[in-house]
Amino acid sequence: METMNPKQVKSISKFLSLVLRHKPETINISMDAQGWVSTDELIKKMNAKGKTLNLEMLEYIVENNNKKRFTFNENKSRIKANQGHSLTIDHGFKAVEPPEFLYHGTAIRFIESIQKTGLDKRNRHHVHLTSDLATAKSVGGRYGKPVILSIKAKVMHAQGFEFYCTENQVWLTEAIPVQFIEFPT
Ligand code: HQG
Repeated sequence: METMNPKQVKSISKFLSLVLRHKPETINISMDAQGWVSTDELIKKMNAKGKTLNLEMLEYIVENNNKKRFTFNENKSRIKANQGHSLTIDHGFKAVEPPEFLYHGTAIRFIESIQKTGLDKRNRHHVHLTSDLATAKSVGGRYGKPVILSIKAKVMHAQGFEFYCTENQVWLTEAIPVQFIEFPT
């Protein structure tokens, strides 16, 4: 296969995110409780919707997607999204101890509200955090002028809050009360 161009990868990745995180019914595909769908069925049904896709292309997307959004099972007979679902999915995430600080990138215009109520999960299943400042900055920049909040993750954990780390190194937790958030001055 020729390498796919970045535009094509982005467009198919976006559609795959829609199908695998939010609306499998878009292509009428069945999904199990853990969020897996059949790879063959996915390819067939994507093509039926006019989205040209074969196994090689799918392998390329899983491998090269900039945020490692998708995972195959061992023999590649099934595929799922790693996180970000709005569907209720049994992730089987294991709670782990976080580093002392984790970061959350947001936009300056949200700060006033966050200072009142803390961080909440909005339309997702968790608040998303990262250990990497550059990632936090680019995540925040999607919504406006970015600002990075430092989260006292270890202190939260010591007080009984659970943290999960996905295969692609996204840290997740239910909500972050304001006392655990350090706002930049
Ligand atoms: C903000 C992308 C006001 C929150 C990224 C964020 C990430 C509040 C926005 C992943 C608030 C929600 C997740 C409050 C939270 N008042 N605003 N009380 N609490 N917010 O996109 O964390 O491309 O749902 O700060 O890489 O930005 O999907 O969450 O700005 O990992 O693979 O509400 O999405 O990955 O925005 O991003 P989002 P997020 P994917």
